Amino acid sequence: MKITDAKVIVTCPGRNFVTLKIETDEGVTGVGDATVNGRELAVASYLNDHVIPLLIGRDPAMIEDTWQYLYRGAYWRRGPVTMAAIAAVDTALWDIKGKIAGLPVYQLLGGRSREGVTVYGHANADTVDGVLQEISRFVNLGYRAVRVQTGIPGIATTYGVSKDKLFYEPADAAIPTEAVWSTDRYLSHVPSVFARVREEFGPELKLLHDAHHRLTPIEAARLGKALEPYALTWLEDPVPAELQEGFRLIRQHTTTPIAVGEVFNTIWDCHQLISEQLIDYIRTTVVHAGGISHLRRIFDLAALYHVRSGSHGATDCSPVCMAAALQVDISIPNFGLQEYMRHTDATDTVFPHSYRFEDGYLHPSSEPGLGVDIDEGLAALYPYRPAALPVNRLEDHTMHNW
Ligand code: KDG
Ligand code: MG
Repeated sequence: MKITDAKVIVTCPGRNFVTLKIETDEGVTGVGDATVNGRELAVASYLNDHVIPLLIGRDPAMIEDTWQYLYRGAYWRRGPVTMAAIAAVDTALWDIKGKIAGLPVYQLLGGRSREGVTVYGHANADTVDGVLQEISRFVNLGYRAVRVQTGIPGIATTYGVSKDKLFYEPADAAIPTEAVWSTDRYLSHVPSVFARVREEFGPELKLLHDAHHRLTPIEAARLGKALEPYALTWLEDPVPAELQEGFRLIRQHTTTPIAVGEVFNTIWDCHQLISEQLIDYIRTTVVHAGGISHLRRIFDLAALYHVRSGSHGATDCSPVCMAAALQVDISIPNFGLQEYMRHTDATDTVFPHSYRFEDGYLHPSSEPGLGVDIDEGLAALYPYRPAALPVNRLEDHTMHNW
């Protein structure tokens, strides 16, 4: 069996997605997500110019060898663009392997380890009263875990508070919009939000919060300590993680569990965080961390150190990524939680899929392969629209992390 063709499909049914479709001489096709929010065309070019010519004629069954060929063979390793391209190839090849075997991919990964994949939704609002209402909405929909983000008094806009509520699309302009940030205002507000939430919803609901890389380690330690009475499931991305040992300081001061990893591309971005047990959840996902093969490698390392998975599942991870992530989530022994930010109806129709939400769980497709596809005719109706993520400045206009 041979790969005969591969094409990159860029479509914008509400937001931009990059999808790779691999074709074989036996007519079996596979899909992989290659979306990097705000940098979509860079991945499309990497795939078209540098990867697809190398795939033609290869045996689609050789998933590991193809991964190694694209990773080692490029010489310039790692980085979001390269790794998203490799991820798309890897995901599509697992899809093909599953279809040929007549099995959902999770069966090839060892079979089910649980009934369903526990997911968390995003309750967010400008005000605390507003967010309490939003949490009720998620609880009524059956969610067992909810991420809570609110506006910060004195700051005009902040990360995680969206107009559309069930969907969140921060990439809102061709030239990045500029937000203003104050860590002091944030730190003095957030603990009071979680005090109200616990008062209202009691101890059972799993609560999460995303600091979105905005703190220093000692600030994160202070926040983690202040949140301890409210027993969060995790505090996400407290600091940027280029400096993995920075997490040691957070760890020395607080028992609030720490999650990180949505912007990581390889196991090398997190090997110290994992092996020194500086985190509790690793949030890498299929599209940004080298596909199913590499994600599984990261999660296997994490399993040795009591670190559980918590895969990123924002709206910019396409339904192809979600379909693949669920195949991994259902099969690994150290699954923690899966993020589930819903897609718009337009996105769901461009990417027909058979995973489904029920009672707080997502259930992976049990069709052969990944159980997801792209409707190319519909995709063509939604041309690419330039959209960049915002940038962030402190109140004195110093550039900060968004
Ligand atoms: O593209 C950026 C988003 O995926 C990111 O801001 C979402 O932090 C995020 C999350 O936890 O979903
Ligand atoms: Mg996040």
